[in-house]
Amino acid sequence: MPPSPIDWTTWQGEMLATLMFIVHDGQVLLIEKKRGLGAGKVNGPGGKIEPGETPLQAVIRETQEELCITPHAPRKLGELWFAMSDCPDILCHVFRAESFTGTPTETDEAVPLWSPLNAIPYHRMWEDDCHWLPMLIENRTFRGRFVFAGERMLWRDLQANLVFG
Ligand code: 8DG
Repeated sequence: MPPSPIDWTTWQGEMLATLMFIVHDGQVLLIEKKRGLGAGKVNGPGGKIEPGETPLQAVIRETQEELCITPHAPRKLGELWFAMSDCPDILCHVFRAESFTGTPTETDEAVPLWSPLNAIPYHRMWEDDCHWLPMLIENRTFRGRFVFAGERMLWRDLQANLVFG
């Protein structure tokens, strides 16, 4: 990797967001995202944190809104820092849960998609996901920092074994 084009010591996420990955019975619950940033891609449920919400409250709400299910006892395993060229920079909190209440259901925002853990469709996902989602699946904590030009990843850095307060 060349030196980072971004000075991460002063970087701040302008938009705060969340992602949820429910890992259950050898599969992970993904979505085909129908609208918003990353529409057409496969991702986990999640979205922007609203004013006054904690990341945990936001990820539960977004999972309810997008898939009509409630994840149980989500744990934060990662942080993703995205320096973007054409939209506000994003700081994303990444959660994992093992179970949920309800039936994953298609909504205006998403189509549910169970994927076997050994066949995750990375070719349909954001370019950075193949670097950190394996760590989440292994139950390891991580912080990924990425520079994007549009949807192309220009630079990446991934650190493992981070402790989140
Ligand atoms: P809205 O309908 O309420 O306007 O949108 P939202 O659902 O609240 O937010 P959004 O526009 O869907 O937020 C973007 C989501 O995409 C957010 O969950 C973070 C996620 N995301 C990125 N970049 C990347 C990436 O590179 N990889 C993955 N897996 N997710 C990403 O913004």
